[in-house]
Amino acid sequence: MAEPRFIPLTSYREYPVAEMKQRASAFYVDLRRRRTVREFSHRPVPREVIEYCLLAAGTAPNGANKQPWHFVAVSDPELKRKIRKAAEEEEREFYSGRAPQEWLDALAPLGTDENKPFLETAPYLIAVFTQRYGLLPDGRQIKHYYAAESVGIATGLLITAVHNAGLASLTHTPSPMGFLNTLLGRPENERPFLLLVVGYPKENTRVPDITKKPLGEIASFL
Ligand code: IYR
Repeated sequence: MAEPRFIPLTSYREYPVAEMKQRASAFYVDLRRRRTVREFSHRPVPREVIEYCLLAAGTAPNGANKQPWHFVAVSDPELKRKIRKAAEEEEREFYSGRAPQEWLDALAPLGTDENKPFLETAPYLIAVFTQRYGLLPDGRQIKHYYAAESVGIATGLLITAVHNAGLASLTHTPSPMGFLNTLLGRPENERPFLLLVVGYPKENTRVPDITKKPLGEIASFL
């Protein structure tokens, strides 16, 4: 069993309370500008920006530091075309039968349908995979803990990093997503979590007129 190894915490920064309040409120004000968009521009995005956003996602707290994720950043047009084709096939079934009416009713305010042109328009599709277990070079399996929670947290950081960089994103979950393993050559221990579509929003794009719940509804202080 590995012995714990500790080093001094040198990266932590405390702020005076007034500055803490200012930072907390400024961060919220900036984050609430984020909107999921469904129409993207063709404009290219520097790969370096995507790399830093992925590094930011990789800082996420996670179970036993196993870091049970893998990100595939797809910019190749041919691969994007194949992803779109496969996703639209699943979505067609979803919208024309597989989805219960209640689900379709819940989606109605968002105006979504089976057509996913953004999967080809956007410069980057980031496929997020959950590693259900790890694989050592000799093929042995290592257990991953709280893999779903860990990947959810990492994806939240990724979305925040993309927003912070001045790009827009769309969390896309074609269901089922097994085709991503085949198209992207990912191994059997990895399960697609979601597809994050990343790029500049199309000029003059519009977003649904929806609101977030107020604090009193999403939180209680006891
Ligand atoms: N995967 C489908 C349906 C969909 C489901 C939810 I929940 C959304 O918030 C949005 C869409 C699609 O991408 O259209």
